[in-house]
Amino acid sequence: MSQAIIISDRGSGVTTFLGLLYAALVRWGSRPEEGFRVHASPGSIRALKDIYACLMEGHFPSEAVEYRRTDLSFVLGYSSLGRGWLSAPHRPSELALHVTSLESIAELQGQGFVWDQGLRERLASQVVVLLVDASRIPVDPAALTERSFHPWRKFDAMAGSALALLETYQRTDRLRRRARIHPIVVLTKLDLLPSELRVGTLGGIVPSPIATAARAAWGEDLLASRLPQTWGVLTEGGHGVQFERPLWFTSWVGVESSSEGERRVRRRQTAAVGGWEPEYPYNEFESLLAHLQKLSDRVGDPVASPA
Ligand SMILES: Nc1nc2c(ncn2[C@@H]2O[C@H](COP(=O)(O)OP(=O)(O)OP(=O)(O)O)[C@@H](O)[C@H]2O)c(=O)[nH]1
Ligand SMILES: [Mg+2]
Repeated sequence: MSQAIIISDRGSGVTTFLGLLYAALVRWGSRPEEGFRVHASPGSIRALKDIYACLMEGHFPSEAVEYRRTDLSFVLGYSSLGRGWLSAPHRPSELALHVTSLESIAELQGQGFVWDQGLRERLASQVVVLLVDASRIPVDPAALTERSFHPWRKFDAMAGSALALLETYQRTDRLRRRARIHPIVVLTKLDLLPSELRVGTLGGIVPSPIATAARAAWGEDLLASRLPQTWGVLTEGGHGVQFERPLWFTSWVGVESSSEGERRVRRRQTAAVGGWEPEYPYNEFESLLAHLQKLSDRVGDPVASPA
């Protein structure tokens, strides 16, 4: 089974993102033509359901749900009964997604050997999903050196370290030396992206073509100008394990104020699965899932170097 990690900084919206991912998986799973589904331990499924239930009640999950980020893992793969199994041209692949805090990965920097089996599994990931909080992105790159952007610079340093560690870990593994790492960036809280940065298709929260060249260019400009350490690791040439060009997806929830002035997550009716769901960009999550499905087939063999 291939491994993937979802890494995020504190408060950057990962819990909300996971609740939305669960909502998307429910809708995705209702499609008759697909056999690619989520499986998880009862504990992880319960946590995902609790987060989702919280959003459905109109609250952000941080207010009600407790879980240790490092405990959450789930698997995307073909169910043996699904048609995907039968129609797959080769053996069905699975992708285990582990939710991990940025600190726990970045802290491993400089350690000779990683004793924690769970962390070793995470470091073997050829797919890395980095969450970037859109509300924190500095509008003016020239202001990056200012004191107020210290947390942002720290985030950049930690993200760069985490990616570098993945690269080192795979390079020193004989089986993975020729592998490639597939970075995915998810911009969370897109509704809070500063208006000055709302250009092209990425900044618009209306449905937009996914993974267009304009989106990739916007993202690369953002990384190069505002997350220089992360960008440096992603683009470093040399003889190490190479990173693919990052793919960009976005996440947000509709927010409204109740009559008492309380912030609430908006819900909408959905014809696709019947009933209600939180207001969020399903098309983004659908594309993300389709991409993960594709990657689960491509990174199945650790020595493969996918085109
Ligand atoms: N407007 C808006 N606010 C969001 C969104 N996602 C998260 N937030 C806000 O950010 C806060 C933190 O979100 P969480 O999803 O709990 O973030 P987290 O990364 O899990 O946070 P920790 O577990 O505390 O590190 C929420 O309580 C909301 O106030 C979003 O899509 N839009
Ligand atoms: Mg959380």
